[in-house]
Amino acid sequence: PQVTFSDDNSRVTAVLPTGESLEVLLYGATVISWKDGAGDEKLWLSDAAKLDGTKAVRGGIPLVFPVFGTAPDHVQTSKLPQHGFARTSRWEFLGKSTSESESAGGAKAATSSSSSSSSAAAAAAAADQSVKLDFGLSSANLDDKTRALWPFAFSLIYGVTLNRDSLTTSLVVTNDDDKPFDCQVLLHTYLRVKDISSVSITGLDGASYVDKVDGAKTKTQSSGAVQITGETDRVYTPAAVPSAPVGVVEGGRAAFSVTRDSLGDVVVWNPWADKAAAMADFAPADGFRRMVCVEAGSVADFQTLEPGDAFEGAQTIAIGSRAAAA
Ligand code: TA6
Repeated sequence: PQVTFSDDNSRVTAVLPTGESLEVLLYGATVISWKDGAGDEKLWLSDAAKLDGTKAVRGGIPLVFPVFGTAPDHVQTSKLPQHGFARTSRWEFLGKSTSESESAGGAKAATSSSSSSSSAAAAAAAADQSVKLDFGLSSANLDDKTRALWPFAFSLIYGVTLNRDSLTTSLVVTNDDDKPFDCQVLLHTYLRVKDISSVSITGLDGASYVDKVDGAKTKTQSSGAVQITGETDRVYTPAAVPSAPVGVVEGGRAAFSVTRDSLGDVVVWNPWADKAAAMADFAPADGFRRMVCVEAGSVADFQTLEPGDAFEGAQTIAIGSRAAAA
């Protein structure tokens, strides 16, 4: 695949030989575009999204760390901005790795740094099936103000893997400090749909959830698919482990299937008309009809990382449907 850099070094683009593509801003390591082989965009991005690093991106896949929302009662993170600082920090591009197609003598990772090498050339010739881009953020990268708000030594590695029919994003959090810290992690994915009125979300039957548009009451999802008919902001904690896929069905056909590794919660959000109109960077005003956020995360509680400990959480968004995780 070609991995190209923007001329102002603000974003990284990858394209597979079969046309699938990915675009990632170094600001927040925010995936802002994921297209299938036909060039159809799978993520929703506001027409008014700031892409110049002045504000978290409205759309794509913003990264939420170390706190989901705001946590006024949680001493360590109570001073942080909503959804933490990962999505508004400048990340480093650490490099890419590709995997060859089966036909080229079995899948083996031909790792190369950002400069091309003979193995990468061989991999490219083998019509790669996937490319993985790695991004890093550590406490050393943070500006002093942010570091003062959350004074812990940490490092994050964010891997974004573009496959022919899916996108996988995984976050590894490491505690580099000599004291423990608590954190939450969430992948704030804005999925693109044609019309929210023909969308239903499957795989949440029976799950308990916190309904943030109804006094943060804890409820249980009835059986059957979830319809979005107004402002929706729910933190689901499905019981099934390993996590059953969460499906986004549109007009009776599976549009997406989201599976999770070590991320026990799924946030479903749609701002609907009034909240969309109240967000200056949400455009067009009726854009809420063409998006639904299905957000894999570990946000129901805080998890404590001991010094030297690492946590990895990942999502795979498959186009169409996927059999339940084995
Ligand atoms: O993921 C849902 C949510 O927590 C909503 O409550 C809403 O605040 C949304 O995130 C967007 O947050 P943002 O800070 O990006 O405007």
